[in-house]
Amino acid sequence: MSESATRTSPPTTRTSSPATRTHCPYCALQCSMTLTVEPTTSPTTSPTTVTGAEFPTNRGRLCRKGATSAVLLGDRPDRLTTPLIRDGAGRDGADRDAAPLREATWDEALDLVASRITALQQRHGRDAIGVFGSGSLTNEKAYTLGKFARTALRTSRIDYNGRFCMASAAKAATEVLGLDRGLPFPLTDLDAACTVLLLGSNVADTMPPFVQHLEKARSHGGLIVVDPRRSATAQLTGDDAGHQLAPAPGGDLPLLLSVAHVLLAEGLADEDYLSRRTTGLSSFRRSVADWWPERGQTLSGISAARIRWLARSLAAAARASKSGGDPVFILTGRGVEQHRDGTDTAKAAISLALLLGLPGTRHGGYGTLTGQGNGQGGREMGQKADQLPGLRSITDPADREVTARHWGIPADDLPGPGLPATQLLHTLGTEQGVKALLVHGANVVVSAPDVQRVQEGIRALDLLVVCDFFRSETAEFADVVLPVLQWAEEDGTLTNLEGRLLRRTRAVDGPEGARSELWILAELARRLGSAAPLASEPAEVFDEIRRVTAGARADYSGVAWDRLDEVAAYWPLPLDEHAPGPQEVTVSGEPVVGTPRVFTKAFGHPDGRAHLGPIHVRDPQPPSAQGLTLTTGRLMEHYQSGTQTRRVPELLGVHPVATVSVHPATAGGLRLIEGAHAELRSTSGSMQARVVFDSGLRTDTVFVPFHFAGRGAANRLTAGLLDPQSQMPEFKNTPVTLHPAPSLDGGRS
Ligand SMILES: Nc1nc2c(c(=O)[nH]1)N[C@H]1C(S)=C(S)[C@@H](COP(=O)(O)OP(=O)(O)OC[C@H]3O[C@@H](n4cnc5c(=O)[nH]c(N)nc54)[C@H](O)[C@@H]3O)O[C@H]1N2
Ligand SMILES: Nc1nc2c(c(=O)[nH]1)N[C@H]1C(S)=C(S)[C@@H](COP(=O)(O)OP(=O)(O)OC[C@H]3O[C@@H](n4cnc5c(=O)[nH]c(N)nc54)[C@H](O)[C@@H]3O)O[C@H]1N2
Ligand code: SF4
Ligand SMILES: [Mo]
Repeated sequence: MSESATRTSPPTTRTSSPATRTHCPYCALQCSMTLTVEPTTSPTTSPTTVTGAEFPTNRGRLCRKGATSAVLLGDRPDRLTTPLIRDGAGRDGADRDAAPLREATWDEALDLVASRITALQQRHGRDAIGVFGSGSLTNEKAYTLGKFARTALRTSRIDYNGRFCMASAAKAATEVLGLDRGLPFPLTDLDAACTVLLLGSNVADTMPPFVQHLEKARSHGGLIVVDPRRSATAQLTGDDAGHQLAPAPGGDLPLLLSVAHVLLAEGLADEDYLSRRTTGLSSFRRSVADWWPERGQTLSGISAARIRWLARSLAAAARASKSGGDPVFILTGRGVEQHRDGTDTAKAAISLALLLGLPGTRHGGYGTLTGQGNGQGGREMGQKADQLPGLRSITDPADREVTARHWGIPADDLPGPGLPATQLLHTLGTEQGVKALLVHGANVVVSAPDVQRVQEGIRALDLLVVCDFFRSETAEFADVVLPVLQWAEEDGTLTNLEGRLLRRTRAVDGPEGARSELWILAELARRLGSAAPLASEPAEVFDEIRRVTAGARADYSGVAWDRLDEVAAYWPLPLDEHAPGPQEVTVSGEPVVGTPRVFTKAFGHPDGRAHLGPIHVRDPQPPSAQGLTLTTGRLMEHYQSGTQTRRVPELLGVHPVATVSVHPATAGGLRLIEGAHAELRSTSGSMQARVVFDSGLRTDTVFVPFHFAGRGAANRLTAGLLDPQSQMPEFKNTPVTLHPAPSLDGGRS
């Protein structure tokens, strides 16, 4: 559960100002916090205290990760503070393991990177260079990275870790609703809800302060959690607070199609809403016609009776809402999205919300819970293979024209679409793949699917450049490591899970020697002789983002940098609507500008309607046919690939090594003992983990967190199967076998 924490870090940072309001370095809830640099007699070091601050998403609370985040600031011994170079870098086939990384000056490192890029492009063409970005980057960095790739490198090969995270939900929302804004309404709208259907989301661990917004639904017995595991969130349904449905991994699509079937077959859909606000109902209706609940039961593992119950309960709640009752929301998380059919599953969830007549009304809606700190802004700033800033399309001639004009280059000079993240990583060093990769804000040798293949590809590269503030497992493979400033050491804007822009304010000095990523990109662009110079001050870049995105779908033009602390600014933010703003005030008393609720008048398609369409299960497989299924996910104490949180003793202490959760009945049959070690094997590889018994898990499913490296990396098992619509990898449905293992090397590193 969340805590209203006040923590003090060891004395590692120097003071910039005594108390600064800023936002957390980690997830998309972007909790507000106050950082206070304690008075000290030391001229160079000073401890920093973190206190939760009042903000609509977190209401003063922080989770344990946020509360301990300042521990990682400043000049720690494990902090990267000088560029590192591996001698021999750039020689074809150079053996990375032979030479250690050595310290270098900034000039030496940047000159080396620029000259190697130039040589590789001369030899292999512009697309020989790849760029891998991140939803952790601020809007300014994400925008600049995309501009750098397209104008300085002139490569098409850029994509980012949001492809592992938000691509399916983004694709589904774009196709059905006409716009990808994760929550198309403020999070506080959930406060009034009597019913919330959470599909594959474990907010109690992944965004603990979020659970405050579920309190009313729980008090009405209306929290419904769909998860194969009795997760911390599923446990919140106990004591008559709601219900859990535990489908087999991959069973969500049949489940949702069957629920839709019942709504339509029993006349429970809101026909009036559907005729006013949607198109395509008849084709959707035909595609669910044969998804009677008994068929859904076979493929989802949820009984037909339970499927009918879910459909009828949702319909009753939606009907009650329209007669003056409380709203009903359907939310999706990675549990249903990180599958080979994740886009269709997200589409099915949206379609369900439309059948109930919810989106764009006061009666509720649909949203996806964006994960990374800037997972929302990161996916609209132009670091995705097929996108330009503002959610513009790299294949649309008008979008290319307007972007190129702002960048002062001919539109024909802009490259076309590149390769989505998994293909980019799984073709490294091959004939079709890039020869050099620049990584900004991801730890791909831990977090990408089938990491053995990624490591092989990285070894085959001519050049790997990693920007990070710690020596991540990926940095260990690099030829050049560039130390960057992090989070509270620099200014920047982010867009949280509600599409709300906010400013992370610099609170402390970074270590001597680390540089801002904006400066690094500007310096490299200059060395590469780029036709489009890059700005290196965050406020200057933000102004450019406002100009470039004006008139785009994700329009940021209507709010100025220095107003972001005074107003609640939700995109789209067109300039002309900026001045007076809607006469609205948020719960925390801030005036609202922009568009807090995007679909109130119309959906994002030109005809203003939501587009329903047929949804089919491509590869129907009953759960039992697969044997044991691995699903992966998160623990409260660790963040992502663990580069940051595995360095925080308080967090590592709680969960030091990789674990595999197994139902005791399953464990018994496999001779697995709690606390002992197990080896998991799949067609991609094997890993080791400590066995944890979990009687809340399905007996055909095991769960492994992906926060650990080495032999404890869950992605040694995942295969890199892609959703054909979004190119998102399947992280949550891998057939595995489990075996007792003699010893544990659970990836503590
Ligand atoms: N502590 C912590 N918080 C985080 C992060 C972190 O690394 N650590 N990362 C942030 C990021 S980037 C993201 S994307 C979010 C993710 O936030 P969530 O989506 O909440 O996280 P996950 O743990 O990946 O998955 C959620 C749930 O899906 C369930 N699940 C697994 N397979 C299936 C399935 O087939 N069907 C269904 N219905 N459920 C399934 C899992 O058991 C799990 O409880 O969290 C953000 N917050
Ligand atoms: N098996 C499995 N795998 C998964 C998932 C899963 O559920 N299961 N989830 C997927 C999801 S949703 C996500 S989002 C990815 C996340 O996984 P990654 O893409 O690896 O993300 P992080 O672990 O957050 O890596 C961030 C790295 O960037 C650094 N960093 C942070 N901020 C900055 C910055 O501003 N600049 C630079 N240069 N570096 C920075 C950190 O120190 C860290 O080393 O993992 C995916 N992988
Ligand atoms: S919930 Fe997310 S934003 Fe809030 S403190 Fe925790 S990690 Fe930070
Ligand atoms: Mo994510």
